[in-house]
Amino acid sequence: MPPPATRPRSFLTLVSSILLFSLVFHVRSSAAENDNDGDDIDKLSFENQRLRQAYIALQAWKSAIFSDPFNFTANWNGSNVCSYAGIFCSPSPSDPTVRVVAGIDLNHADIAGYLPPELGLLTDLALFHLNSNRFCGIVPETFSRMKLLHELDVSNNRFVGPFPKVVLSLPSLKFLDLRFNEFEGPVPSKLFDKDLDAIFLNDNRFRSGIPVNLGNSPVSVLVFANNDLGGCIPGSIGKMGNTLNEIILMNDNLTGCLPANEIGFLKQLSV
Ligand SMILES: *[C@@H]1O[C@H](CO)[C@@H](O)[C@H](O)[C@H]1NC(C)=O
Ligand SMILES: *[C@@H]1O[C@H](CO)[C@@H](O)[C@H](O)[C@H]1NC(C)=O
Ligand SMILES: CC(=O)N[C@H]1CO[C@H](CO)[C@@H](O)[C@@H]1O
Repeated sequence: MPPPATRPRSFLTLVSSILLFSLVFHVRSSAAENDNDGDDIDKLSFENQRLRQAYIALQAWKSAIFSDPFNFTANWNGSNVCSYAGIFCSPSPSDPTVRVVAGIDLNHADIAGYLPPELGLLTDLALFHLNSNRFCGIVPETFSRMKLLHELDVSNNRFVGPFPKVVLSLPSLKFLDLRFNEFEGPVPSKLFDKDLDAIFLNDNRFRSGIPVNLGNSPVSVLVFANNDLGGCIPGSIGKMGNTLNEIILMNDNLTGCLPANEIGFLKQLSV
């Protein structure tokens, strides 16, 4: 039995714990009301933990959208994220008994907003298609967690800033479409060391020339048009003969220094 002297202190501790608990509870519930139209995540039940994470990501995204003229996100509430417009679930490749968010297709939705860092919680995503919207800002660093991401299409939006280097850390990426945005500055040479099938960079404000290791890239399609790259076409392009089907370089302010004998090696090329 504790000595009587300690009793008032325990009582005080108890009272302050209750106060603290109610304060925390109050703050949490009002945060939930503001963030997601009254759905309190603790009251929802989820098919599995990964869909719960997806719910957190998609509610954060919904809060980062300020215009959605076709009401794509109007049904983005409740725990059944697989029923949300534009969201596609499929069995996880690592555990087929678990359904996960594998695709997002919001092409031509004309949505205005930005991409919040919480999207990095969508670690099962294989396809992310956002073409023809009004998303602005940058592609968050947290996209590095999408180890299965195969196709990234953010074309025809209002993304800004330097080349989104986070894409260089995506091990499964094959298709990269950044065209018609406002990305600027140099194109990183590491892009051409990645095992990609298609790269679309046209209609941005990329500068500082085409990296000399261009020819390392195994892509079949490469579009640089309508940037202001300047400089020369690197001689390494001659190495791309067996893989490259199409390269488009028009309007890039490239000086007339095409290595004619190298281009001769590009058997299947249409320029
Ligand atoms: C979207 O929802 C708003 C409000 O409910 C409605 O006024 C509008 O007509 C809807 N737009 C479309 C394209 O369905
Ligand atoms: C092309 O590049 C040169 C410098 O290399 C620059 O002075 C010029 O403004 C560029 N032209 C266009 C149309 O951007
Ligand atoms: C709170 C809220 O917005 N609930 C809506 C969730 O979406 C369904 C349609 O899927 C609507 O009927 C609810 O009103």
